Amino acid sequence: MNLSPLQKARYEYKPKLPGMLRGGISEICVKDGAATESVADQDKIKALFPNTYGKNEITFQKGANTSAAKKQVVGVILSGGQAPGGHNVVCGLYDAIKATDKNNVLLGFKGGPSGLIDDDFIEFDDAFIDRYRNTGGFDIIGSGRTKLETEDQFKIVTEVAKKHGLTAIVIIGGDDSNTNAAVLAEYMAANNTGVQVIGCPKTIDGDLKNEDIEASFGFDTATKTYSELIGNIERDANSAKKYWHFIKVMGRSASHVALECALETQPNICLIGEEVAAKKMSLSAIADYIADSVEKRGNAGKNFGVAIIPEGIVEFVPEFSKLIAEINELLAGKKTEEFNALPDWAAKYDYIKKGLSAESFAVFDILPQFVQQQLFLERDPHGNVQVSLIESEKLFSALVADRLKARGYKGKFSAQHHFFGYEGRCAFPSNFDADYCYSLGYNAFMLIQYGYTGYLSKVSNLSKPAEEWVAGGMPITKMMNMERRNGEDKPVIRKALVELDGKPFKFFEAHREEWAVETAFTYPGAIQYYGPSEVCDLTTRTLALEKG
Ligand code: FBP
Repeated sequence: MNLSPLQKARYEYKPKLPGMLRGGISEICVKDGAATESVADQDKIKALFPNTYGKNEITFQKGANTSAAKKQVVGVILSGGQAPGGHNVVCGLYDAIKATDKNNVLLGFKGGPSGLIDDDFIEFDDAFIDRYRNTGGFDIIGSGRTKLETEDQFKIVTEVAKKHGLTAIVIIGGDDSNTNAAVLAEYMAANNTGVQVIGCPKTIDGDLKNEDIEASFGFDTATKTYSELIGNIERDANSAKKYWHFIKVMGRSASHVALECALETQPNICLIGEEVAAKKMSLSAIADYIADSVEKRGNAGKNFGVAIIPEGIVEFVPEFSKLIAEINELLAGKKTEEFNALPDWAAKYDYIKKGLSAESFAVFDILPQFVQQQLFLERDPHGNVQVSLIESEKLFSALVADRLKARGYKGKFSAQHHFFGYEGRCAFPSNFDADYCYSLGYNAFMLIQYGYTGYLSKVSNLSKPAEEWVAGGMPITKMMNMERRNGEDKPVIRKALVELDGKPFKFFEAHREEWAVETAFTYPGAIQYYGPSEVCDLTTRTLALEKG
């Protein structure tokens, strides 16, 4: 393997554990907390999870380790999109397992949840693990998006677990994967398999959080990476003074990533999907909002600017969601073939006009032609429009250009487009994510050792130095409610959207009018791994505002 100097240096970095996990496994004991309830639909969730519902929250503290001695064989999987720090969760887990007893075993199942079904695994040893310490990516064992949710799959997992003598499975994933972890834990308990299941909160989207889970891992590094790039673009815009940059940032649904980047870089515009939905903003209203900033700045001689667009924005625009639903209906089943057989775009346009309601067609008609065509080209395996593939950064710049023309604006408006997503998901984890992830993995093993199942590894008090972090666990069912999924009521972890009355949004709201007109850019620069703690260990503005 060719190693960069930074990679070599990062191998040597010693992640910081919460104070109560320092000093050796034999000095960690449990402090019981209160019994828990799910966030909503308590009776239904309780009935679905009779063996794992309502258990106590726990924290670890210093004291004699009272767990029963037992050989542990643990399986681990990485699930869903990559997030910086995933390797450190595995490293923390491995170190705690081996520090407890060097005969304990950690197996990594490859390619995500499907690795458990296909029994595709490796056994970790020191040499292997050491090559991944404090590095980005999920390449240690790979990841995947197969869902572990059916009884048949659980039976296979039980067989695989039996074959290897697994005592526990750790699932590192987002809200869906941890929902599945809770269901698997219940299955394992109901069938007396003796296999415990523990989850770890991952996703750069930042939407797996609540009053207990302060942050999902990866959000810190990914947003710092995007903010560095956005800051660089702001500086370029402010130097050349000739372009408006439209920058889409990842976040499949919630706008936490966009908001955090805006807090870090103070752009002229940042759209927040949750606000667009709450105010029922139309595409034209959003275009007008951006055009106002372009015009005001242009009139003051500033023909440049930066607008951040969250990836999930269009699904929050009510009229756009309705249009998507009608298109899905229009092309359902055999009708796709009929549509594709039409000779040219003019014939297709006619077909669309006849098939959509007048209201939805009016929305369709203001879209630039490349977006109109995108809506009919890209379909997911269920035949639905793939909204995440819509180039919304280009959509909004085109709508703004139309608006300005309609207003008779005589100034210059020239746009550049960017999409920042994959650039941040495998970055070297920041010190915060390196420490947080290592702690989550280490802590996950403490939960296993003390016999817990259906729990999420929880490390909190994260806006304070690592020494003051609090390690423990909480039943995953505490985060669940019932939601309609594919025509059925299902128990799921509630996704955390941006709260419009939360402090991060309020701060943004209080400043954005000024930022829209002035050039108030801030340039966060690259992630720093070495240097003063106030530069290197700092976490997100979102967390600081939420906890401050
Ligand atoms: P997870 O929720 O699985 O962590 O993934 C989130 C994400 O990074 C989104 O921001 C993005 O929309 C999506 O994954 C992209 O997925 P893919 O890697 O399958 O293209």
